[in-house]
Amino acid sequence: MENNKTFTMIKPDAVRNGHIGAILNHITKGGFKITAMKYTYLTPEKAGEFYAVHKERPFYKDLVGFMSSGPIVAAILEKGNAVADFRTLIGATDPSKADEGTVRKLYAESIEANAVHGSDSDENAAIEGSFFFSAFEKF
Ligand code: RTP
Ligand code: MG
Repeated sequence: MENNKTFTMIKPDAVRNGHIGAILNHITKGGFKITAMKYTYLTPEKAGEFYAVHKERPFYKDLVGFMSSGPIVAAILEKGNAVADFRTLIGATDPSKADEGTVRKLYAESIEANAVHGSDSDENAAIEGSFFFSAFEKF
């Protein structure tokens, strides 16, 4: 399994708050190359499918509502050690616990509306990338 790719979304809060450009700049400056990207929208059904692993968690219903509340930016990113390095770049799930200078510390609103998604394993990075992009859209 390749360890040089991860998948991200700029979530509806960050899109609404006008942070797309700043977050993409942060990602690029962090050494990640964008190999696929689209401005799109998750229906409640699609959001439920994407976050199916969290189905039994108490925050699942709210999360699905939030993730389908507006447009998102989905992207595949390339860099050595991509999954772990990207999670370091974005910071802790809860922005109040995220390190200074991380994307979530800078741009997130709350533990739910936390600005960005980052895959948690190489396997999930591949699955999530293919959820949004066909082979023709990955460079
Ligand atoms: P993500 O998958 O979005 O990159 O975030 P993560 O790994 O840091 O966090 P995870 O545990 O996978 O949770 C997925 C998303 O669910 C929302 N969440 N809400 N209300 C809550 O307590 C709560 N906990 C998690 C967040 O949007 C989180 O990113
Ligand atoms: Mg996660």
